Amino acid sequence: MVSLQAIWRHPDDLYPMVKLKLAARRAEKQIPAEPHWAFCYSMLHKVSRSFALVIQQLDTDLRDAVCIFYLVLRALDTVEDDTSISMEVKVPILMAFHRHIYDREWHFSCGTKDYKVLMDEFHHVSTAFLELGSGYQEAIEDITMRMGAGMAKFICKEVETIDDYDEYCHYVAGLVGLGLSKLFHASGKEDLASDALSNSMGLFLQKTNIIRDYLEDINEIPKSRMFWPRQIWSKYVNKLEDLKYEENSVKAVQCLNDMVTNALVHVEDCLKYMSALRDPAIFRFCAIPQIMAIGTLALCYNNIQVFRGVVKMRRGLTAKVIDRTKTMTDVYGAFYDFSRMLKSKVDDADPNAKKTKENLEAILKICRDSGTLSQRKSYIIQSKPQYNATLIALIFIILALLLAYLSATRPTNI
Ligand code: IN0
Repeated sequence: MVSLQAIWRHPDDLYPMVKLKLAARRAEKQIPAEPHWAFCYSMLHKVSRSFALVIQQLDTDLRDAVCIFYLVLRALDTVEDDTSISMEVKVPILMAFHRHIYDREWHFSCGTKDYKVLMDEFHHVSTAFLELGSGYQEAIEDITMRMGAGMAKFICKEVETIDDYDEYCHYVAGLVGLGLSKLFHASGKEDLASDALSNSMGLFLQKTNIIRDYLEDINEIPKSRMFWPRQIWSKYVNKLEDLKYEENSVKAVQCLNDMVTNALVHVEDCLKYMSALRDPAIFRFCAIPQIMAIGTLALCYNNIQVFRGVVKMRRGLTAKVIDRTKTMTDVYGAFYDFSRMLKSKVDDADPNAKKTKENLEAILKICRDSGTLSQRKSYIIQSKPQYNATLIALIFIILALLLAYLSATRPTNI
């Protein structure tokens, strides 16, 4: 639930939030009639709320392929993450997953909650997969095979060096970038992007998730695997979990800043990848998660809260990003503003301050050289909200209309 206090502090979040809520309602009502597609799209909405909306905006063929790709990857992830499965059982499943997707009879029960349903009823995903065009099927099969093998390799291997970290992120996210580039190309809407740029798109997202999720992952019971590379954290503490203890706060933040500096290296490639996209829906699909990632890094940088609780972009800002990201001008504008925000947080006493500033300067230069910054709508760095009677009245009218609409259109059953 979004608090009234949050709306009071950021009144201009309200309109995009209402718009997003209505779009989500509309999308949930547009679930296809055939049972296997109905299962896939309702599962997509359950496992990824806002991202499902962005997928839904793609053209039909590509949308179906991306939906299935997403679910196959979530299923593979569910097998990888389930600590109750022994290695002897897990490894062969991961290695053969690319064949299981062709088999309507195959299923393997694991995971919890929505993921358990996804695994138990995986035949719906296979059935839908078999209806995709062969170009889409081949891309999904190839990436599933390579990802499964990569995950199997890392089941019994710790992330020690920065090279290990990049390799692991390549398997679980970089390959997603390669797969998506193949799907975009197969749709006939885009040229085939290079593997290196596609890989960076995934690495930037995944490294941001790994940084943001430190506390959630370290506190997981049963103990989950950690992906912060020893080569980085061992400069600051003896054990990775020591970062969460108050007495190590200074070291923890320095380590966090080191991780953020490492992630920033991928931004240049990401901007290059996005600037080559031509289809507006594909562009939005790629750009929204990237802006969310740089926004999350800006929030996390130098922020001890990463080791104390959840650090996430507020819902209103997410809604604004989804509403306002349309062109490369918006992307350069957002990357510029978030990088400036990040730069303003760099403390010269931080051991990586010089490197962090260099990485940020390189990003700021690319954004400036685009020549589009003067056209940007700066929704990130804002002055204090200005209230007047009209605005307050408007907020209450919108809220009343929204409540009336939501209660009139509340679904009766599923
Ligand atoms: C994704 C990526 C994703 C989208 C667009 C282009 C990409 C290019 C290369 C690699 C990945 C790309 O985006 C999603 C975003 C997402 O799921 N967001 C969550 C929010 C959150 O906080 O987790 C949501 O619920 O809205 C993403 O994170 N991943 C992903 C997975 C499959 C596909 Cl097809 C696309 C996961 C990951 C591991 C980063 C690749």
